[in-house]
Amino acid sequence: MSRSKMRELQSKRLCELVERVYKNVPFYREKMDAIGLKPTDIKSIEDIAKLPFTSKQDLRDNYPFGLFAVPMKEIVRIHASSGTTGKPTTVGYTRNDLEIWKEVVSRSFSMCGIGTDDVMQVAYGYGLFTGGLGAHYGAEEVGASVIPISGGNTRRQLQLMSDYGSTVLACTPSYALHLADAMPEYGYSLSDIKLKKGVFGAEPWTENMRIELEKKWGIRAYDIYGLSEIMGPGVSNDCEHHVGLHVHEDHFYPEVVHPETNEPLSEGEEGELVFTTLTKEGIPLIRYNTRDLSTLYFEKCSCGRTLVRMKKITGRSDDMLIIRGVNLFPSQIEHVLLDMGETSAHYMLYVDRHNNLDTLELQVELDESKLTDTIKDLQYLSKRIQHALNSAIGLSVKVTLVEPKSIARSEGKAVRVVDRRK
Ligand code: DLL
Repeated sequence: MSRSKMRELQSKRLCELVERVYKNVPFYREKMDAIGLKPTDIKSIEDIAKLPFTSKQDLRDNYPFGLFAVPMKEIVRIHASSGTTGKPTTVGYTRNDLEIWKEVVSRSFSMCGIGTDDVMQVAYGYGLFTGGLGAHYGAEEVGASVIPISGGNTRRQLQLMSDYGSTVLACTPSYALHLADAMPEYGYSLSDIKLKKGVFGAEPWTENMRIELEKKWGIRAYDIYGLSEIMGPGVSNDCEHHVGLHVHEDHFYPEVVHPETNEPLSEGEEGELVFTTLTKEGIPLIRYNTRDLSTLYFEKCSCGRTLVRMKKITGRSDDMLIIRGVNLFPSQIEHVLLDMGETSAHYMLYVDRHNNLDTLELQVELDESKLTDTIKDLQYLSKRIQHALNSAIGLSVKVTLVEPKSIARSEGKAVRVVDRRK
């Protein structure tokens, strides 16, 4: 679709959306009334900047169903994501929402070239989390044979992958890494499996991690992005060129705003991703700030798609650590470790405060194939990691090498930071 046609479609959908929420959701009506904004003031997608933002706090304040725009009898599914604090962020879908969700996930999987010849092992969690069921219906829609195994139970994952000949694995990148590393322990090797592709997401992962997973599994790995507030997986996905994720912008209108001022930023500038759900009925969200950091690019992709692209997400603004005044994202550590390639990619960061000074300790597992007995070698390796981190992020980090498999594995989203300063 040409840019002008897309703007036309987005404009039409935005006007309808604003009408609808003004009429049906007191929260939006009050917010718009407070700034003297009428639905008729929104005439095109350019007018979106006039609308107020929505935040996770607004969802919390209206827990559980206060932002729903339709009566409960039209809601046919409920999902939720558990945050670190308090009540789960709860969302509801109408029948039509589920149709659109299926459509966008199937588009995402098509970008990865997944189709009727594939056997897809969905190892995202099934349940309130959107990963399992979201991937499931999209995979059926493209005609893949779906194995709804859900997350966890590593032995069984590998057994079925081998027995059923799975060609696609869908799970978090951290779980994909764990599954790959666990193969020898359960008596499997790459020759037992037929995996060709991975569709990984639900947590930040670096480009280096993508390369690592492709090497370990001998597959092509793709990035799927989404959040329950907006829909679930399938808000965007990368194609075989891996030059950002194509946003399904006919349904989810993206903006990037300055993290402090909320000012909309231009193409190519990094900031917080904000989405407006142009077609959602159950719980439409206007200018929802995801806190995920990204950049938008409008140039047509070599794959031929004209959909706007968002840069691979390497962190959320609320994941950013400030250590002695230096801003640090865990993904920067991951990048350095994988660049060096001398340890495993399993790591943990511990932040402490001693005598009013922030300290950072990195625990990283030794690579099984590179185990060494000499203390001198280990000291030399940790010194080199320390040095590489120092030159990459400008912080001195205490590096502790730990034994393979000693860091807790996650079956869903990985937890890699323990901040003990609070
Ligand atoms: O994680 C939905 C999902 C499931 C996406 C399966 C992809 C695959 P939530 O639990 O609501 O929903 O968490 C959403 O996870 O705001 C990002 O911070 C992060 N996230 C999701 N996908 C990616 C990704 C699902 N591909 C939050 N890269 C989002 C980086 C991601 N971060």
